[in-house]
Amino acid sequence: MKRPLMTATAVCALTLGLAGCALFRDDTPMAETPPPASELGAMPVATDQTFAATAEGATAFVAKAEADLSALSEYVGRVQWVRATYITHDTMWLESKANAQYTELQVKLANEAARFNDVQVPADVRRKLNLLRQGITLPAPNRPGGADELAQITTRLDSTYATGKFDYQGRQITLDDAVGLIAESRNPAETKALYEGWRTVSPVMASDYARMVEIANEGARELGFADTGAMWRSGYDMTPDAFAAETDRLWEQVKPFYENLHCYVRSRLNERYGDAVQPATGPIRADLLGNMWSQQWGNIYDVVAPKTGGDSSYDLTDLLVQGGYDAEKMVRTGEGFYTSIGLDPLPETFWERSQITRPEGREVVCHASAWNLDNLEDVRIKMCTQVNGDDFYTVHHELGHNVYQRAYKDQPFLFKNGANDGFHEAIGDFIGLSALTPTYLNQIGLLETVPGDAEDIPFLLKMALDKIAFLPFSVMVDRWRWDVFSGKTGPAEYNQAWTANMLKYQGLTPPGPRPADAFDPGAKYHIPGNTPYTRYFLAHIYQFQFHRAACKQAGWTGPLHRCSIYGNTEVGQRFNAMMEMGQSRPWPEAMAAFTGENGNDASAVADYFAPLNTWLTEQNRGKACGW
Ligand code: X8Z
Ligand code: ZN
Repeated sequence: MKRPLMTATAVCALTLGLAGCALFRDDTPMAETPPPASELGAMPVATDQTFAATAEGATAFVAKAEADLSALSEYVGRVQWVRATYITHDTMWLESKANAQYTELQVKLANEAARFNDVQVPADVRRKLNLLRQGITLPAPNRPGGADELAQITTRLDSTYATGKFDYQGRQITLDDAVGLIAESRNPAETKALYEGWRTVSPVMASDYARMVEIANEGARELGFADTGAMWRSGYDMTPDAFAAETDRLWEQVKPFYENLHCYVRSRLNERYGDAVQPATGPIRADLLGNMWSQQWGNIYDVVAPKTGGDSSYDLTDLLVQGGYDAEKMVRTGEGFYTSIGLDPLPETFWERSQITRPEGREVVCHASAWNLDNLEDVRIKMCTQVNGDDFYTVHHELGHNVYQRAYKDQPFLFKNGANDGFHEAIGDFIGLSALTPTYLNQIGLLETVPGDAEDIPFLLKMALDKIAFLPFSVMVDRWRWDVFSGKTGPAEYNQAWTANMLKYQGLTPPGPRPADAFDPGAKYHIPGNTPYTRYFLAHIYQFQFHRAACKQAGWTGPLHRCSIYGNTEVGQRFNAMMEMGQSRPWPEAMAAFTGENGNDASAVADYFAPLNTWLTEQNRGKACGW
């Protein structure tokens, strides 16, 4: 993030909220309900001013809106940073108040923007007026107390997730502990206990979540949207319905490849664990995939590695450990990739102010995020970095957000954002595609020798376990949320609908029946954190479009998975030119500026993985795939 609840530097956790009592465990901070934000002006609230319904009036209105939002966003961002890195009764109280104030300002401006609906205005002013209306993640209704109640709920949800712990083998463990254990364990009784244990933190969230949906929908309808989901789908320079259809189209394009991967992985799990644990047909048991949400499966590469035709000669986690890497060295290495393509080094303040590892003795939000606190140069990451391959990728991902934020820092406030939110997520992932190549790992001294062609399939399989397995997960999360916001899925069906989506899109099933009070969606950060998720699906298409275009610019003629743009300043310059555009133009123009392509194109995913898809088809021959 962090631009509270809206556009610009928004990156990861979007809404934070306030504290509450009853729903917390004994050791969790509690707070009473604070007075309404409007009565507690920590920052001067924008003075009302009337602007003529003319082009000049609209231009002046937008300029004032940008100045007010910019000032308040810096204040709110700093309050959010303090809450996220030090969760206490007081920081939750403060954050909720600040968030409510920001939402009130956003809603007020969005309503006022409607005044210029029928006025002829310059194109950039029209774009900004639209962004004022569309750019709120959770709009509050324009009535006393609406923003406050919403803010209290969202902070409570986010903090409940961040401070969640459960009993495992006689001790209380955190999510980071559980994520590490489920990645390593090959014992189905253990993985089941970890899967189910983490999901005991979320049933308390269900009633808050339902209330939050009601309030946000009230707000969205006041702004003229069918519901909050339609509002989220309106941020892609097309109608909400067209966007939903576009994501369907893209998913259908990549689905056969996922089904191929699913089929292969299921059969290897069946060989490993036997019919009683993983049957040879039907869905895969979700806890066997090495990831708490079964969203990326690279951690079980050892279980599914090719039996013949060569294996991988290295494991990235081992290389990092053997190379004596610590968290800071991982981030410095990530920075080194960006500077190698000609981008500026991170400012000194990044190193002074970031949270790179989990601090001792206080509660923090560990889910990785990237922030720009002053909308200029005060960029930071907040992670609880561990020395492993997953976090090596995440470091590059987060730095990509910071690099983008700095590239568009000279844009007007309302254009300080990604071309769309999928672009924001794709920057670091695109760099990661080069940074994970054996060639690059060799160049930075992590890997002694670059493996030959025999390791192409093992390498691509590892990448597919993360990148292809992720696709249906990144579709199903917001399909669930869109149905919740539209009312198709009511509170009584929340969990059932989530499990049904896991089955429909991912072909997965939980390790056992879920309890009647389960609220499994709440055990995934972006649900209590209210971060829209379709952005990651788009990013998993865009990053391959960027990579294919960059490799072409670099004159690369070999297979795409072996291409690295490390050290290529010409590509860096062209990429930066796209990033500097921020959100000033419709996203297809940004896409065209760098790739020459005009839209979403899943063919780059197919190009990258083509040899693996052929190999998987061969492995699956004679098997009944699907679920
Ligand atoms: O949330 C993130 C980033 C922050 S924007 C760490 N990601 C998604 C997730 O963890 O679920 C990156 C990949 C998908
Ligand atoms: Zn991100």
